Amino acid sequence: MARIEVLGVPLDLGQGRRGVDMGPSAIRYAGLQDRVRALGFEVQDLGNVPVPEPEAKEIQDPKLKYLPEIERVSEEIAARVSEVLKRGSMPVILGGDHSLAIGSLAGVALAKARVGVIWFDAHGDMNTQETTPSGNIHGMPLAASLGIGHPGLTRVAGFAPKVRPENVVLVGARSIDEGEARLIRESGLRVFTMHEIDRQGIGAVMEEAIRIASQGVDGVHLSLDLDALDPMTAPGVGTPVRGGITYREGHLAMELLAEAGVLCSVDVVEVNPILDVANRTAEMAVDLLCSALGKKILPDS
Ligand code: B3U
Ligand code: MN
Ligand code: MN
Repeated sequence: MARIEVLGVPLDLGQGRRGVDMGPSAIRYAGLQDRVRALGFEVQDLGNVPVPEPEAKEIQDPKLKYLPEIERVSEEIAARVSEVLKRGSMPVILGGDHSLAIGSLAGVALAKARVGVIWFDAHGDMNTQETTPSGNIHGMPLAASLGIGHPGLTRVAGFAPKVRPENVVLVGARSIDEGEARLIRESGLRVFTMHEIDRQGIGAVMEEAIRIASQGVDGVHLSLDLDALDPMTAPGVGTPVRGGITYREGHLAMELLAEAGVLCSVDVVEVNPILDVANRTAEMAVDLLCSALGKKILPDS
């Protein structure tokens, strides 16, 4: 796919700290457009989806904070993302908190019959209104995409589920809530925690992850939560967790994905420039995206 369309989602209603709403801006400022163009892609920036400010809204349900607002934004993202894919371009969605993936995956599932997912995250994102310790919807998007949780989240775009567990892989997990652990086991999705990455190496883990995600599908969606990376490399995230993926592991993972040639769409989420050190995390996000899009240390020609 030679054309990339960028969609910003300045959403921070899915979690408790302001700042991730500035993520799209920080990632653009880190040189996204020029860097991706330099790889030979045509790039069009579609601007941002409109998102309400938390100060202008009230929390109605403490177990599903800002649910009506997030539902509305998700519907809009789904429509925009499916249009991009139907035009034959690859959507790259810039967040914003990870709740935006409910909408982006819905959009991918609207455009493609069967989708695989590689979900990079320190967390499980497998909570529901029953298991959540925080009420933050950014802890729920993977469950929602699998059809688990509140219908307002699972039925975005009018159908559920968006993906089958046999094509879903979670990579980099090291902070999983009790209820999530149970849902992960019950749903049957494959999880490569930091334990597996340390034991097998990121290369072997990614080969298996790519095999699972791409089996029988029309494309693989990469949902990249920057908190999957170690806070030393990506400090600008809302909920940093020690012991994460290193700079080198991150790049190798993305390079292997590019080599597999299966990617159809990408989310880059949870970049919080307010908590960052000199925009390092947004720069890392752009670096990783370039590797996922085929950037090599030593190009072929
Ligand atoms: N699992 C916790 C924390 C969390 C999830 N995603 C992030 N943090 N970034 C929750 O609130 O659901
Ligand atoms: Mn996440
Ligand atoms: Mn996370």
